[in-house]
Amino acid sequence: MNDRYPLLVAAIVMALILNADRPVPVEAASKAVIQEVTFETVGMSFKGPESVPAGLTLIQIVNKGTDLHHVQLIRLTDGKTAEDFAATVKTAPFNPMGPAAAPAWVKFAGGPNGVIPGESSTAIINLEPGNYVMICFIPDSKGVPHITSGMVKALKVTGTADSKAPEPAAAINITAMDFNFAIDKPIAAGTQTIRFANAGTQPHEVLVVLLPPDKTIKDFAAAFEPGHSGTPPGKPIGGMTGIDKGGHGIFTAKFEPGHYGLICFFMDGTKKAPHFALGMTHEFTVK
Ligand SMILES: [Cu+2]
Repeated sequence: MNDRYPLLVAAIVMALILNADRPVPVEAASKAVIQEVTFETVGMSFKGPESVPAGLTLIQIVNKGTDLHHVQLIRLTDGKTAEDFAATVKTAPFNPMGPAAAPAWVKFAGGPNGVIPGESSTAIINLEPGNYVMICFIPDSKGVPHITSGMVKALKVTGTADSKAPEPAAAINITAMDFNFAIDKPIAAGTQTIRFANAGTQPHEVLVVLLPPDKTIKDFAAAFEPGHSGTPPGKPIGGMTGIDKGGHGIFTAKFEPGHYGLICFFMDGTKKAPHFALGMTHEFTVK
């Protein structure tokens, strides 16, 4: 267990108390349960369950590897399966951070964003039932995304989701647009529960990075360009991986005082430029 849970439980209790004033149907209130599921990264693979029930789910990634990793959940529509997905990426590799476009049946459903070896990050998503794959798109030191090295796992989400299930209250809102981030209030030191919503027209992610005093989030991004080597200047502390337009999710992150950056690495297929190069970065200070 880590120290995020007491706050999360408090947030859930608070959400129930706040909702108690409103005419919430009894069955909706009684379903305000967040299941938890943990995936460990071991080498270039995810270790964890093959299936989870639909609904509000706290997804944790525990990075036991030696490289930066995240969980990008992808929901497969049109009856596509993980096998179809594997066959497609074999013949036509796509990468939201690269120039090749994703097929229309690929839906970006979020997940806990990048975290360094030995640490963990979490995201709460209301999982719809269906076939999913979980993927790591982060590139290795040679610029090869981990998915190409086999970092993909099939996941079945069973049952039905309650789209009106009360979600934990978030103190801070981060909104993604084409192409910038908006934060509705200053972020204070400590563990924060943040709601991330995509108000743009493309899939967007938010990666939260603790920056060295003399570096910018663009210096961090530059370290992932092909041909660069060495450790990127900055410590990713989670966030939310790509979510399609109109979607949202909640993540928690532990902020110590310092200078931080937000960044989206997704690619604009028309402009052939990553979102961060089109303005999708944001820096702020935590006191
Ligand atoms: Cu973006």
